[in-house]
Amino acid sequence: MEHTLVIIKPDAVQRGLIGEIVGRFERRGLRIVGMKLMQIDEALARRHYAVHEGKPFYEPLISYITSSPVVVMALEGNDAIEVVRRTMGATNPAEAAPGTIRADFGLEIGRNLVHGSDGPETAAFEEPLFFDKDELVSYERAVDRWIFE
Ligand code: DAT
Ligand code: MG
Repeated sequence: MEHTLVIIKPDAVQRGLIGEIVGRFERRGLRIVGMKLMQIDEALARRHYAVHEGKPFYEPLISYITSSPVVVMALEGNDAIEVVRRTMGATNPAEAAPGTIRADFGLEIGRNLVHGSDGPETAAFEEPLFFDKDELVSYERAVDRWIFE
């Protein structure tokens, strides 16, 4: 089953929205296979956002993501990457569809609450940046047959 990497960003942690955001992914049916609270250091932030190096928002993005603790999650499910992206909403909360996390809790692109891998290669690159193999748990839930067809 597909894996994706989610980060509940510093603004969401500071605003007390960890439970709300975890709950949305949980209720959707995605299986949490890794989760921890951590502070992202500058080196990790630069690796994670390397594709954006040189863009005007890169340095502010590094400051923001390292400014306060985050919660990182590895989620599993059929089409987990796309499902997470749709649950998050558009990058700019002002343009995100109502009902998405970014629209329901955000206003500005630089405070958009949540990160989700944007494709299979990105997910495969990002998950090991944040989780060692022994931090990921493979398991089944009794409800899985009512969620996965
Ligand atoms: P996403 O987080 O939706 O995958 P992205 O990978 O294009 O978006 O950009 C990473 C983050 O950088 C994004 O969550 C917010 C910030 N960002 C992106 N484009 C921006 C812009 N034009 N101005 C300011 N910040 C931006
Ligand atoms: Mg991205």
